[in-house]
Amino acid sequence: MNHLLLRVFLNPYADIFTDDPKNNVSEYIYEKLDKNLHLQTNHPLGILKTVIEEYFSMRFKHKPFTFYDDLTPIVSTQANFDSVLVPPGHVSRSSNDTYYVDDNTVLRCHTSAHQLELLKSGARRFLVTGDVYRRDSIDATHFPVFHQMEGVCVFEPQDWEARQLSSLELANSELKITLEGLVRHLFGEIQMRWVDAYFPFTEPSYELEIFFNGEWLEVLGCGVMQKSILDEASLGNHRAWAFGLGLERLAMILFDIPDIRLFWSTDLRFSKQFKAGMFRAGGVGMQKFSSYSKFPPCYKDVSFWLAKDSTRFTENTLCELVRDVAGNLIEEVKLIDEFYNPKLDQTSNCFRFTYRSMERSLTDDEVNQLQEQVRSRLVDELDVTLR
Ligand code: FA5
Ligand code: MG
Repeated sequence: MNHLLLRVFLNPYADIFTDDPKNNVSEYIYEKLDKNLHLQTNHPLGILKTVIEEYFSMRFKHKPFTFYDDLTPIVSTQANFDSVLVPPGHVSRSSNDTYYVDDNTVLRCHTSAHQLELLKSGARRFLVTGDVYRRDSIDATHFPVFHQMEGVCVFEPQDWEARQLSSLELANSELKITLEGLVRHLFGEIQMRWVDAYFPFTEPSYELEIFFNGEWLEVLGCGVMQKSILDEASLGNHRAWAFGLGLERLAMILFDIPDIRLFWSTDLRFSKQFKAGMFRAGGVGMQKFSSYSKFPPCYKDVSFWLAKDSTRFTENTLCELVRDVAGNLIEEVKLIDEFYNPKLDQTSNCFRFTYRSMERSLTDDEVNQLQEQVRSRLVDELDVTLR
């Protein structure tokens, strides 16, 4: 049996390898399905998950939250989109943004996919942690597989009546207090800001940003749950808040981890720096990650004309292709030039690829080979003409 077949055979998710024309799950993504980094107790994501669960246990001692961390990432389009009111035709439903197994099945693109089923099953206060999958750009804070933690808290009429608030006021203020408390528990004093946002499943909606490494990093989205979702769960006279946070982003800030690819590293120089129980409230006196020497980057540019009559090329598809060829050796993909030539009626793009390993120096030969593969697959699969 060859290696691919053996790996497919051993992976409990083997049945997502279908020949359905809609299937766009690459082998690189497929191999991430059984990794469950958030369940590894000595992994930074596992450590952070535990710390957040402990915060919720403390804060909601008398009305405890239930924690879910092993719900399958393979969900119906109904759960991933319809159940949270994502309208038909919304961009997030496109194969450009989402990994499809077949027409009715996707790799969840957010843990919100579980909100409605859990509410229907009777859960009222819960956290869901899991791996989520998105076709996206490539840089230090974006990865096609990452981990989210979803929080939902349902209130009953007596909760807001007792406090002489409207249901909306109660949900809104409880949401912000809970999340600001979480951020202070994790980081102590840190610069954060609320930004108005839009999600189909909440109103009002916000994003929380934290100042890190000289820029504002978006770490979570949240809001007051749309009434129609509660109606659907037979909770019409209730109110709820919900949030979804990115565990990698928070872990990067907490431990000072410079690149999101490191979470997938099996290098001991990375993994031995993390131990369950290492967290210190507010980060005070906590050991941060000490980067082992950074290896040199290697830059490669490619310029091409987009085909006039083809829609195959998109930036996400290019990133997906590069990821498939170079795996974790690609650090960033960036559009550095774009122009339209009216005479030819054609558009040219120039992308810069940054190749760098987190573990070792790359040889020229190795990078040239990767780049050659990318160039030829670009032509074969995305209908472009190299310049
Ligand atoms: C959502 O996924 C919503 N489901 C969040 C939500 C839940 C809103 C409940 C309201 C109520 P968004 O796409 O913004 O929202 O992602 C949430 C977080 O995931 C982001 O703030 C960010 O921390 C993280 N994230 C998003 N894309 C990536 C990526 N490619 N790599 C790493 N982290 C990411
Ligand atoms: Mg967002």
